[in-house]
Amino acid sequence: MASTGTWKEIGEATLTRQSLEALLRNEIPAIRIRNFATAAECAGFAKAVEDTDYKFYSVAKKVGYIGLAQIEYRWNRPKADYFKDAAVAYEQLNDLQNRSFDVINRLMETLQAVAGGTVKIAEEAELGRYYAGIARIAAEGVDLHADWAPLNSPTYDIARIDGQLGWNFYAQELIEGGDTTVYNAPWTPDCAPGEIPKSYGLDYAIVEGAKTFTFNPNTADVVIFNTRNPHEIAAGVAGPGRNRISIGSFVGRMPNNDLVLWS
Ligand SMILES: O=C(O)CCC(=O)C(=O)O
Ligand SMILES: [Fe+2]
Repeated sequence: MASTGTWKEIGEATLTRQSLEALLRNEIPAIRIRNFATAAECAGFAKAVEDTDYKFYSVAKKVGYIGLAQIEYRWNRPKADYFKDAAVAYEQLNDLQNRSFDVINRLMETLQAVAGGTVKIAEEAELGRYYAGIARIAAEGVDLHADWAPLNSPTYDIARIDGQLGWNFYAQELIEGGDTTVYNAPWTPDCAPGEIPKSYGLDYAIVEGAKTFTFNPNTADVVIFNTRNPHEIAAGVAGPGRNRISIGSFVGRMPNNDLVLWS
């Protein structure tokens, strides 16, 4: 059965200390930061992505990406492999940002201006820094999924968070479509202790009757939402210089109030 939901109001908020905390408590659907980047920065970032030799996720809908997702290591892969690969993935991200602008740092500074705790890249004791910042080219959409580290990554330090957000900066938009829909039915799958459930291609039964919020990924904006809510991206119409090009990461709140980033 779908949950009755937790949103107290529907709509996009601007970024303030209050809205950030409300989003972490899942009381509002989204925060939009308009004009996070200039038109020239957006064009520069989109070009830098297109000029990179990017990979595709092995799912039915084609999603091109640059970067590394921790979730890819959740089943039967040693933690040390992830942190080793994270260091390599940063080389490509640094190269990409050097050819355009440092989106991750700007986002961290923007959040820090309103955050209660310290905003930083997540770290694992003795193993190192998590990777944060996956760029995506996603004209065909992304299926219903939820991102919630306590269930996706139970043996990692990020499992200790009490709220998970996802932010995305949209550097280029489609001619039409590509909206993101968030369902206010915080993901609470049935699973045995220690079992890591599948989190992608979720059954629509879990969001039945839930409040929904759909937003447009407008060029130059950052939109932040609570990723424990199942969400999906609609397919759209691409054209020359018109694709759905974004970069983003998760932000989790740790017990000491720090906000940590990873992808
Ligand atoms: O690109 C988007 O609008 C959302 C991407 C997503 O699934 C996420 O940030 O968790
Ligand atoms: Fe997601």
